[in-house]
Amino acid sequence: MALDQTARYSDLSLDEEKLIADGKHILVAYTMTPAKGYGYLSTAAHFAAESSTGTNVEVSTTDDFTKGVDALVYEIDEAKGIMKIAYPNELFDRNVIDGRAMIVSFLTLAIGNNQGMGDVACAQMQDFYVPPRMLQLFDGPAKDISDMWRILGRPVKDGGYIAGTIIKPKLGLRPEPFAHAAYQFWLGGDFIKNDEPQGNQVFCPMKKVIPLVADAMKRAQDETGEAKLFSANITADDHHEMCARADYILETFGSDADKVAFLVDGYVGGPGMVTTARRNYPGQYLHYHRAGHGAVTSPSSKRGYTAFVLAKMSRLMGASGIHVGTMGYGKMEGGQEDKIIAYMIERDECQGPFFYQKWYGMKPTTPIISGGMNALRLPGFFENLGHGNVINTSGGGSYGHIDSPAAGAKSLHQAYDCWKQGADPIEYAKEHKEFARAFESFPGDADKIFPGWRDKLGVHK
Ligand code: CAP
Ligand code: MG
Repeated sequence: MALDQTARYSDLSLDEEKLIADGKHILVAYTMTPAKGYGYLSTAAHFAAESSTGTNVEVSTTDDFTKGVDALVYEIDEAKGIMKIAYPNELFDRNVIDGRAMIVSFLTLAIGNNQGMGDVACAQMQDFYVPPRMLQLFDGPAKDISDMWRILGRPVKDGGYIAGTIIKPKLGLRPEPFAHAAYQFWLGGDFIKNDEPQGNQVFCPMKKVIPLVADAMKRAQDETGEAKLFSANITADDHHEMCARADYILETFGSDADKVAFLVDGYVGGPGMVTTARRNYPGQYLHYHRAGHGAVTSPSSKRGYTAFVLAKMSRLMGASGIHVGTMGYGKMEGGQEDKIIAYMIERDECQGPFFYQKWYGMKPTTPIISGGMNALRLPGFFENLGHGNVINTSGGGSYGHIDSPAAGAKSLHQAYDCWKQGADPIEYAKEHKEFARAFESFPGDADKIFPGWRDKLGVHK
């Protein structure tokens, strides 16, 4: 018979409002289902024990102080399978070098060993609340979208849509064609990122391709009279390797180095990798790519944490921008209600699925919209989100445009302009060639989103 830890690790008399007012706990809401034969509260209490001070038996070394830092289950809803746990701030590991907090410690406790317990069928973190004192201990972003707008010569508030792309094909371009692909997009668009697996492959060594990309940026800027942005992947297992890449890229871009963002594969690389970029290069926009996150955040998953939780953590870590999906308008999983993810990271206060979070002036994290997007899908996307202050990267949507990558880029800008004006996309297309040609470039999407478009636009082939 398992030890019943209910008495020590749960206190259902605790009031959430008071816990928030006191500010001494990080609060976490989970969905949780006990394994067959286990009670709800006793399993929740064991979960809190394993996630803080305890184990499955009592240990003789526990003293009164220990009990003061126990995590406590303070609310359960057995019918809905929801439990909430309060984690005392003191539980969390703090840096030796500067006393700051770290996401890795939050994860190790709040979503660590509890993911593999025999009496828990499944548990998933849905939301968490960070009190003001803990919030102060996270780095938060150093740069944000206003820095990108400033470089682009736009207003630093509501500077609008940033039209971006991902160099495609994902892999397999050698240095010259890679830089040429970048140049072509920049003739119409603002922002280019490395695709997440692109780095220093032998057929496209960083020291060959980066000088060519820097040159392509200069040429595109000369040609268009506009500033251009490049998000360079510095992901690597080794901290020193990341810094070597970052230093090399900044040096090579030279006078354009302020226009460089650093892309980090933050889910597979983890918080250490994100923080390496955040702390060593606070002058650069930090682009969090979340490849692999679906392994834990997929809506089909009952474990791990949600995409909302991932995005919220990324703001604490200091991501300037993170991919948040396309809210049902692109190719990746997700739905319209995912706009809450964007709101939580871009606003100074926001209601999450369970908790109201105030950020007390922490810089925002830009929602980066990506995955199967193109000009035809964007107006609906903006309508659902309610604004266009985002970075969007459309890889296929740009390089798949039948005229050119520059036309693809222009069609993206036009899609934003169309939505902003409140224009009817078909009417707008009659006046805007690149947008109109997006219909012919992506006829499958056009048929679905704008039935009858061929007749209305007079396209019959
Ligand atoms: C998009 C993309 C991005 C995904 C990541 C890709 O390319 O470059 O990595 O958007 O997903 O490799 O699929 P396309 P998410 O524009 O050609 O689709 O943004 O959801 O994290
Ligand atoms: Mg990609």
